[in-house]
Amino acid sequence: MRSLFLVASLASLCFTVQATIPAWTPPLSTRGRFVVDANGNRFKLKSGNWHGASGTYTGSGDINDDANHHNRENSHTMPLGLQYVPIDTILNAFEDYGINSIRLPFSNEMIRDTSIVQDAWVAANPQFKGLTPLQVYDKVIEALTKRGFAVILNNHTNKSKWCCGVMDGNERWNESQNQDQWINDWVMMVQRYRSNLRVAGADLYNEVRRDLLTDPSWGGGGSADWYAASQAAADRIQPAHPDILIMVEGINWVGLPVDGFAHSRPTLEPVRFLSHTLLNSNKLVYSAHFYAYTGPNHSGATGIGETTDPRYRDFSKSDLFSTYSRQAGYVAFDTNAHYVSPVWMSEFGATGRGIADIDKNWFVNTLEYLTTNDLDFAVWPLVGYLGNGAGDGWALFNWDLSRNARDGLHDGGDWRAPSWDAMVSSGRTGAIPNVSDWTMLNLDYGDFVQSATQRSRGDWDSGANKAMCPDGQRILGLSNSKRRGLCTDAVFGNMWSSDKATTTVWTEDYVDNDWAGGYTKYQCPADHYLVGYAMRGAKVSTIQCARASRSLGKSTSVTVWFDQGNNQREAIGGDYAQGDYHGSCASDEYIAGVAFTTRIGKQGKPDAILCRK
Ligand SMILES: *[C@@H]1O[C@H](CO)[C@@H](O)[C@H](O)[C@H]1NC(C)=O
Ligand SMILES: *[C@@H]1O[C@H](CO)[C@@H](O)[C@H](O)[C@H]1NC(C)=O
Ligand SMILES: *[C@@H]1O[C@H](CO)[C@@H](O)[C@H](O)[C@H]1NC(C)=O
Ligand SMILES: *[C@@H]1O[C@H](CO)[C@@H](O)[C@H](O)[C@H]1NC(C)=O
Ligand SMILES: CC(=O)N[C@H]1CO[C@H](CO)[C@@H](O)[C@@H]1O
Repeated sequence: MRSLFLVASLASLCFTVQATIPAWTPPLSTRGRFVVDANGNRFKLKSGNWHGASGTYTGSGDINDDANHHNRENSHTMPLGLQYVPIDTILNAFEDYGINSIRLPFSNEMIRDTSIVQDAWVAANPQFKGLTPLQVYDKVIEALTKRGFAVILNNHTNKSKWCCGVMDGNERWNESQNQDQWINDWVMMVQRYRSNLRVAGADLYNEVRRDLLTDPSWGGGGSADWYAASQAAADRIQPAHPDILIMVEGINWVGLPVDGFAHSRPTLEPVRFLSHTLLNSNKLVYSAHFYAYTGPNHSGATGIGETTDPRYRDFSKSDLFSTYSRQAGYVAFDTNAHYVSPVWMSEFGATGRGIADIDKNWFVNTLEYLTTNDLDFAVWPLVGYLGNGAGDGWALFNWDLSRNARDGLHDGGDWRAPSWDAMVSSGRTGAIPNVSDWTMLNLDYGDFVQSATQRSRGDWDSGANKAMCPDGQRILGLSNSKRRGLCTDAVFGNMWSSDKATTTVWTEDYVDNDWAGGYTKYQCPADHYLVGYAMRGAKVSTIQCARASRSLGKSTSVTVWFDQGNNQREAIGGDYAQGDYHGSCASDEYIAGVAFTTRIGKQGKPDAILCRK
């Protein structure tokens, strides 16, 4: 038995000469700008997009005719390639490319498709015969995660069609159905894979963009508000699957792409002033897409929709770098800001053959940007077809249908290989130290109780709008008029008592000295600190205080006024209340009270906080 086993394992070794994925332990979460595994070790998302399950049909003519699919690559609504290449051959190549995670797009049509795939469509993978496209998707996930890949589910399209035009019916999460259905579908999808923790991410929606009439917004309110919709989805997904990463992509396009009209690619720019706060806050990853032919104000179109704005490929290297940093990179770079999160450039790509120098330069520079800044990434796409060496060549893994052979990144003649190989072999590895968490509170949409504990307990101030930090964090700053707040666990870590006791304060009963003369002072009881607030209109209604697991200092006691201007005891937190006065304590302090007044001309807004340590 023993020697037989040895022979067998040696034999299998001979077929697995490619690099394997370094061991990691799920689930994944975030530490500041880094994704880490369960042991706190860096898990850089070195990903590729394995497209196909979102559809490749270009929308007209016979769907079964390959000619009517993007680049003649008919995926039959499964990850591309299964028709011609055994899945292990594909996964071996992914490992060879240094990839450890897969962005796996799907369409809703695919999820609901009950027809059985034709045998010919999975000819190279007969084990998939007799399955529906969703069952094939399941099997592909099983094969990927068995090998150690992390999988990020990506809601790419509704209809199984090549993405992303104007008026393709896929522009927004709520095209052709309401937001609730979109969220329900997500809850269903994450529950489907919950037992497999290597299914590590839910990428909520692909390239949110303008449809014919309506621009999506980031915080603009109403049913086209992508910030609010993605926050609402995360709030429902996390209770169903607390371990999964939530990927939120910036807005991909707003405005009319006509010279003289406002138009832009906001990407992650609005995150600077409005970021997501998840119940389990170490699960948020932001993403954005960049291609050579698009630009910060260029739709990427030629002819109709083409403007005189520069495309990314037109920028000098230094301008390209500063543009990327302004549109996306800063989210990862700005430590101690409310928005700091990993940034995953989840689509970019170019053909590896016959290409203009300007596009080549863009690609090489983009990879250099990702490499030097150690950002997470997902190239588009991983798999594609060639015929006699010809084809679009964008994929890293090209399968030449005429020769029935691989012709990809490492098979010679692909100019992208040096940049790619340098990128995948770079980046920080090993243990990532704990960092402080920073998040923001807003009452822009009504209640924003981001404490899972408090949510399970229900209302503490019926009829008021309530905000509360995620469990383990405390409030460190407040704004004057916009009802915004800043939360952190800086310096103290989680200091909530084990019974998670809170006290709601609506009187001056606990005031221990007159730290804001003439003002109403709501103060926490001794050894309690501010974690939440409730407002009625602009007026402070109650404050929510958490009991500390230890006694809290009061040797330093400072009143910070922010009714006349910003007042920060330390320059931290970022701008969580754009255009509004805000005040905050130093990172080694806690807020012991909030002062306001309803005298003439004042509306009971928070005007001062009591900082103690
Ligand atoms: C989706 O949002 C748009 C833009 O606000 C709105 O006009 C439309 O009615 C919404 N769709 C559905 C089905 O709710
Ligand atoms: C994906 O987005 C589409 C809108 O195009 C929506 O119909 C669907 O509910 C979403 N599905 C999931 C699982 O998120
Ligand atoms: C270009 O985009 C930026 C935001 O990235 C915006 O401020 C500016 O107004 C846009 N320019 C035009 C011509 O629309
Ligand atoms: C890091 O943070 C985790 C979670 O908050 C905590 O359990 C752990 O003790 C911290 N480790 C160190 C070294 O501070
Ligand atoms: C599965 C799904 O969400 N399908 C929707 C896609 O969009 C069409 C309209 O374009 C709807 O009718 C479908 O219900």
